[in-house]
Amino acid sequence: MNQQHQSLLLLDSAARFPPPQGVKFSYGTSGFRADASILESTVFRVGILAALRSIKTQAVIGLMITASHNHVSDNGVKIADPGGEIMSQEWEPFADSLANASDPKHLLQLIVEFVKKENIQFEGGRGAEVFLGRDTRPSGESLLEAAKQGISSIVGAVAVDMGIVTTPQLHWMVRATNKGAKASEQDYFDQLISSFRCLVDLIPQGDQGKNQEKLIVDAANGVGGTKLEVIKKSIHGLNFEVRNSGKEGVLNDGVGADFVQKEKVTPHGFGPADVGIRCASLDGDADRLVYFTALPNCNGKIELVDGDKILSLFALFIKEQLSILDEANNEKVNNLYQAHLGVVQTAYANGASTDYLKQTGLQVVRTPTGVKYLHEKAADFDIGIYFEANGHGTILFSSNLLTWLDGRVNELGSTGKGSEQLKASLRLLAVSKLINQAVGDALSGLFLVEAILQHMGWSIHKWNKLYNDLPSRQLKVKVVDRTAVVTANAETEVVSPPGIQEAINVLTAKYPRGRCFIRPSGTEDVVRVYAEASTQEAADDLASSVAKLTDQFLGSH
Ligand code: 16G
Ligand code: MG
Repeated sequence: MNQQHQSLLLLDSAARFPPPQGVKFSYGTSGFRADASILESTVFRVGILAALRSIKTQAVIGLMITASHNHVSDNGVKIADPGGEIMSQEWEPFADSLANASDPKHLLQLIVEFVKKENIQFEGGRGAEVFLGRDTRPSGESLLEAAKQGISSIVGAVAVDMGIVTTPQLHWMVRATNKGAKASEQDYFDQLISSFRCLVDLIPQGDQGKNQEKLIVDAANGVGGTKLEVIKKSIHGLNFEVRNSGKEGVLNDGVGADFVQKEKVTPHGFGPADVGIRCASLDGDADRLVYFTALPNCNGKIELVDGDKILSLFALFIKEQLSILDEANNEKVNNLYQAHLGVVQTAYANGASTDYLKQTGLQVVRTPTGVKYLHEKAADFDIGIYFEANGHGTILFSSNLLTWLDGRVNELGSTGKGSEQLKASLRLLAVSKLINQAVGDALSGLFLVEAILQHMGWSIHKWNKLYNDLPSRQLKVKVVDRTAVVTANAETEVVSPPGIQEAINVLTAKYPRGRCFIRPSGTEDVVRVYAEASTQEAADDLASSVAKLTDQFLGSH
């Protein structure tokens, strides 16, 4: 390629996307996010980054335009790596410096230096290919155009517009394409519907058809609603209704998983007639899922069934299948495979959930907040289940285990023996196809929850009784510089400023079952406080005294 031609192309296109004055962008826990009106130059530059990443990895890369559960006037952009996972943290500093480059010349210089440092080879290999997706935000259209311009300012790079999709759908498409599998939206729906069907068909005789009460899904007036309507046309064995599908109300306004989980009240569009019914909520780009049920005579108060409980339900079901296979292992010594099952949580996981999981004999590990950390840890297991309390999570299967399961199915299927083991293997394989292997996915999570509830013959109430959540409280504190808070041990301990952790410990020790931590937010300019204790009053008290303490240590000017 002609280097001069490439440089001129970059300079020329960058001149059409000047960055806003006086704004500093940062590729946070989930990409760049800001008011949509100031994002064009950032999205354009992320387009360039995506094309470079595609050349570097010699694979298709995803670029998603969304601000998830944020206000409709916000937007954002993030990158999906070749396996469909969140972009490698190694490239985050480059993303930051690209977004903040003051003018086209500076931008070009950064690119030239980075290409050299990363040894990105423009010649010889395949050209860049980037899949683009966006949520339903009106600003998505012009931002998509900016992304396309960014991509096409790298010579030979191709952008493929996947249209309006959920974030997990785009990640899934990237992953499937790079694996050489079918990767259209219809393929995504087909895989979801057929693996759900498979799980329902494998429900033990007699239990089939139980728990067929209607499910109501609050789709946050976002992209998930439209997709669910499509699935509804072809799926059998599930009776559900979609509300807040986006035809009328405003995106994320008093609706959706984030609202329901934080406010613990029913979203708009739900009323007294829905009391006691099993309900689910997605967020605006459908990568978070929580369940709830409205309490009688409580003015919209709900019983929340959060990500921790979804994780517990999944863990229970998978453990059950693994123990069926283990029995077979005991009989057939030559076919041993000890599948290593582990669960991954953050410090926000309710203490009662962690206790429950440990009591059932599961290995529980903790990581800092943010999908990138949980995902990475979960990949260490044969089956790694990760969830944040806020409803973001999935189940990862190792390729070793999947190969072994395929082998079991072939062997057991041909001998016709061991039908329970055969069913358990088929169930696990179906779960691995149903649940998104790239990233947490509210749609696939929802169908897995529904299949398991049917399998167990459980109502949402029975499910919610797995354990009782400890009362908790979250607060945020505005401080001068939140980066002054440095944590360790998966954010459960503050190492700097010195002295604050000791003070938190003293306060926490006053409350039975007290637990408390502070951490700098990755998405907002605040320090977050989380407290839990045996009563709501105690949790509230602990949270507010630690908030006060944080304010004393870090100032609030
Ligand atoms: C982002 C993260 C989410 C995390 C949240 C914490 C991804 C895709 N999303 O939304 O996992 O729970 O940030 O926000 O990683 P905070 O740092 O402001 O508390
Ligand atoms: Mg989201």
